[in-house]
Amino acid sequence: MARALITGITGQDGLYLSELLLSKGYEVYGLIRGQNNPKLDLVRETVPDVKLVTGDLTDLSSLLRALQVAQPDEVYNLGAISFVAYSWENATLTSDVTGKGVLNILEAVRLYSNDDPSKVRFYQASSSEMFGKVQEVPQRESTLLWPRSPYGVAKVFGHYMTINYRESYGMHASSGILFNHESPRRGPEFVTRKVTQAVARIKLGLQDDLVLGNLDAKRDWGFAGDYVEAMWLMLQQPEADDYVVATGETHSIRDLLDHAFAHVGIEDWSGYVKQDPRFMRPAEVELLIGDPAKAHEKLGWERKVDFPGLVGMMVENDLREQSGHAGR
Ligand code: NAP
Ligand code: G4F
Repeated sequence: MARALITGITGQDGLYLSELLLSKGYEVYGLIRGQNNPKLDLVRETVPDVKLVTGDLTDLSSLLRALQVAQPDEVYNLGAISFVAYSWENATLTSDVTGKGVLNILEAVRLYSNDDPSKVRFYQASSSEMFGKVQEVPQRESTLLWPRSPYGVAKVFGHYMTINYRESYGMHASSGILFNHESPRRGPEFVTRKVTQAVARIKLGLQDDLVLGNLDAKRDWGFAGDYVEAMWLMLQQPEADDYVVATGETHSIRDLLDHAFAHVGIEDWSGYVKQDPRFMRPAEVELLIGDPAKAHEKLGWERKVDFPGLVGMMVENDLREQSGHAGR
């Protein structure tokens, strides 16, 4: 039975990846942070077969201990401070977790493996946020990185450190440059979930309006359940490498609003949406659109859920969740 250790087990991707690996017969270990993590119950309810081990990406000795307990064939490093807006206000913490945390886990894997590069395969959750002020359209593996946030800069550090461990120690270390991926499990701080939750609440009469920042930014949005398959496929390849995972389509926040409101029968959302400078960023990533050709050709990866399907799935989920609040 193959064994995997996942950091970021309480997050959106950690849950989908756990389900995927358990369905493939893996023994799955999840790294859980803090002495009383509020998301512990969610993990226990959603993926009860995952074994939990405590640790923190900022604590190298805890990572070594987790590796000794899990004895994994594959390590998926999904843990990060992942909210871009938060990273300006918490730049040092973001650098420590999202950046230096990658070095800590790579080093822990190297020490645990006793410099035997065949012992553990490693996945790093890199991000399209690294492209920032994009230097090429669409963005591919070779596009120059120009990060625009402390989060993006930290991800660039982790990305190159992963490549460096592959080149220096022959480690099977792959980096997935994933474009935005969403789901009903997405945190409500991210724009897709903020929109779908608000649309459901407006439809149910629980909320009057929705306050957002920049409506013109464009993102290449896919479904998280599809993207974790690409992570797994990367670690099944004979050679480690870097891959862009994206849909190849881009949509603005306005398109997102069109689809989400139309799903509940509201064609003109202008009366419901307000803008507030509080939600504008010091530097914006205006346009992301990825070229997933390499992932298609080498991994045989294809996305299954398209943009209208994704928005519809999220709105339906929020209508179900929020209808419990209606009439209270
Ligand atoms: P998420 O839902 O925000 O989950 C982040 C996870 O990181 C949580 O489980 C969190 O655990 C954990 N974490 C935070 N600080 C930690 C620390 N010091 N030590 C160990 N774990 C820590 O993120 P996601 O959307 O699933 O994304 C997974 C990964 O992919 C992240 O690295 C993200 O940056 C990257 N990524 C995401 C996207 C996307 O569109 N979703 C795109 C590209 C890359 P707690 O519960 O303890 O806070
Ligand atoms: O949903 P977002 O917060 O996601 P963002 O910044 O693109 O980051 C996500 O995707 C990255 C991959 O490219 C990941 F690496 C990262 O961890 C995270 O998962 O914002 C998307 C866009 C931005 O342009 C933002 O300015 O939506 C715009 N936006 C407009 N109003 C808003 C809002 N974003 C948020 N969160 N909240 C708003 O009110």
